[in-house]
Amino acid sequence: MAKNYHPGEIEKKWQRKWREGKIFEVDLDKAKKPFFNLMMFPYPSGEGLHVGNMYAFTGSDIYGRFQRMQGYDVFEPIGLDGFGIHSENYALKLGKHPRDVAKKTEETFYRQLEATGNSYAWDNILKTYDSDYYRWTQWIFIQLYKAGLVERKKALVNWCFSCKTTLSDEQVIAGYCERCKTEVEKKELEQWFFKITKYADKLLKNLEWINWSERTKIAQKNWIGKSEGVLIKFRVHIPKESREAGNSKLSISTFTTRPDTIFGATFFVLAPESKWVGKLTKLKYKKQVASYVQQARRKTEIQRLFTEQEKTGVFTGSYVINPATEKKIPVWVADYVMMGYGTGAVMGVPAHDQRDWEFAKKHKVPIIEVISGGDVKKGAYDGEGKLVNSNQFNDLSAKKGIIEITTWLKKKGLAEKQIQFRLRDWCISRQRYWGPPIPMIHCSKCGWQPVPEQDLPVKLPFIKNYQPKGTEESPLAQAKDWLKTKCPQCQGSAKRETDVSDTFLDSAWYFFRYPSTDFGNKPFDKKRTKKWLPVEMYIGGQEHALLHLMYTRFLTMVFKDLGLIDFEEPFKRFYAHGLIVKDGAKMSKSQGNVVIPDKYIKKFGADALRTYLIFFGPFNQGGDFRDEGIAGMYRFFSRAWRIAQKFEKEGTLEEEKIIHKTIKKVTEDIEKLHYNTAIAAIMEFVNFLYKEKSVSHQAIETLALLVAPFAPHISEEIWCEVLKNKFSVHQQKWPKYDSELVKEKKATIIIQVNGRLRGQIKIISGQTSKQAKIEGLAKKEKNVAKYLEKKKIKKVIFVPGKLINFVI
Ligand code: ANZ
Ligand code: ZN
Repeated sequence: MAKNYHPGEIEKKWQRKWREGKIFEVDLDKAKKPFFNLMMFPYPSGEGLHVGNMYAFTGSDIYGRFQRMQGYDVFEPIGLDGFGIHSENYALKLGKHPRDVAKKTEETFYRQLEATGNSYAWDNILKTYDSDYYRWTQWIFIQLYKAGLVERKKALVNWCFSCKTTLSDEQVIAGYCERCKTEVEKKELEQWFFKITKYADKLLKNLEWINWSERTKIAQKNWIGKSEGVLIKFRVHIPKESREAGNSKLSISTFTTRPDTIFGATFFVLAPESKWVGKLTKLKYKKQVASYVQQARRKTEIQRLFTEQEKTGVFTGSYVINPATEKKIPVWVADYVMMGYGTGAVMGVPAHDQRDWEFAKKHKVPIIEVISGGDVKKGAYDGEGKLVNSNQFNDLSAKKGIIEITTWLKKKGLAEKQIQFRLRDWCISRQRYWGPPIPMIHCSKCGWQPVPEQDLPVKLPFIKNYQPKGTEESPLAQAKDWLKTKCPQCQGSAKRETDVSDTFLDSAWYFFRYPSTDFGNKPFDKKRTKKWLPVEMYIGGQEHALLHLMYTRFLTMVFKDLGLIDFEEPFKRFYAHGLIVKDGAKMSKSQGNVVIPDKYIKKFGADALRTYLIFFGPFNQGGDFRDEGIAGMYRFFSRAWRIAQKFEKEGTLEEEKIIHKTIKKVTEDIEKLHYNTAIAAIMEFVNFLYKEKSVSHQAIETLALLVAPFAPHISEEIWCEVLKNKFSVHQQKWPKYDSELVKEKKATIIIQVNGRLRGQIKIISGQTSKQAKIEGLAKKEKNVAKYLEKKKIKKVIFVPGKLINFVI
């Protein structure tokens, strides 16, 4: 019986049995205790998964398996986010068509996943480039369009020259393309936008109650960037000689959070892109201004926002009137003012805003202190203080000043309160090939029309030369037959939209589809959705905690408003896992430090690899990958395997105590996703059993159950083949611990032989009246054993909680 541990043999066998037995499929309609355990949508490349990906999947799977053993009907679906720039760029690199690459990717992906031994609901797999899926992505676009949440507008958008497409704000990381790391430029283009800004307030408010980590919530909050301030009008100064009737009322609004400082506004700044630049620049200054604007265009937003940057700028030759002081102040153009925020115009208060201060110093603009407490010669002062140089408002606190000055200006019709968000509308169109065509039709008579729902999907036509052109035209424009269509309104000839939608849209709703993959006539079934959503536990990378989560939240809110669902937050819990590091760097293809799991699985088994990865540290921290570590984990399982073979019926009380202690520790740690310490407790348990001469059936059974979420194969083998229990260990109830047994409190029991004190043992309270157990333990006491050796015990006198006396 004492076979050696051969993971290669047992893992394949059980994977097959699990699949055939469909033990990880739940009854989506009848499940009593639904638990949607979701792993963030993977977008694997053809090179396959690396151990960093596997780490994330395993961590999510452990949680799902644990909840299943807690008695929940756990639904753990998996799928493939295969559309998008990422996959297309990979196909370009290989010189192959994305369609062919996708096939290969899919194969590798599912083969690797199966080998990992995760408990997926294989009946519900999906892929985003399947027209059965993207048909509904298009349908969602149309629902939003009909609800007035889609807009086609000309806007300054992020343009990546390398990817030859627009990017959403979220895909620009510190000024660089998230995918290819090229510096992103701004381009004015006509694009499709989702009006996510309409939901800015709700996206922010709900953060108050959703059960996510503070870190994620703060990231979301900053991204939404709510700012309460005032819009103040500054009248344009028109020199007497050129005053005509009508033009004396021209005024520019500016957004400020500090109206209390208005008496210190000594200049006015326009963003280079502001339409006011052209209007206000005097002939004499045109050349300088034009060249400055040109330069600014070449800078990225991040360069412009960089605080250390020199505060450059040019004078326009014009002035505006400060509505508080009634004095004229110069209008400048400077690139530290952004067009995308507020009104793209700022009142410069050098005494109290650092950027304005630096600007004023450099360009010799007066600096007037209006809040006391700082030293404006040294720099801007943004602390608390009293108003000075502010006429009737002097001596007010800054806080009071904000209120009073706003009211004063409001009365004059020069101010209104304004709430400003940093969040921009979501640019949804991409001038690329590999994505769902945006389901819109352009008719020269009727304008833009949505594709009628019954005509969905608008299938992505096959185009051999799918490479992006680098012009503003998408590759789909080449598909001449596909392009031509009828206008749904007037039936005249019309043209299809040639842009495809952003991958982030594909992945913003996939979890709605999972429980409803068997419905061909709707994106998701109302009843099913009600049963399974919101998702109970969502595990994914912190890098998606911003963009992806924001989009999913937005769509969920829209679905609710459209009456499709009755909740507005998609994920009850979101947990960000850590990252696997190799040689000091995050494991990623671009770093070239990728470790492929396959050979380790072959050599040491998936169980050892899974457990090794998860043993690094708390699941939200990740760890450093090393070969030796897996070998060590393999040895641990070999030892566990050998111990499992030597079980007998009875166990000692000490063993029982350790069993219950281990159950308690492992249970509590898994709940907190502290997998590493749970494994450490199991290891301690195994080491204890290893030292014992014999171990009990219960000990091995417990071991199999506790190990099951981490190492599903060996636990199944022990459960079924060694212990001869019924298939499957993964359908068992999680063991419960006896809270009395784990208590440390001890009572002393005196041991006598023929009435004489021969020893004593400590028993945890609650067990002190269990005669059989105490008798067994007492006999094993060294000194007692000596007296009992080779003697026949005639009688045992037991006084619960007090003593045991052997009469020989
Ligand atoms: C005058 C002032 C005085 C300001 C002062 C600040 C301090 P948040 O909090 O991020 O909303 N601002 C407004 N629009 C801008 C733009 N398009 N580009 C660059 N800066 C802009 O910041 C609001 C403040 O940022 C506004 O308040 C304005 O400067 C500046 F002691 O107005 B403040
Ligand atoms: Zn028409």
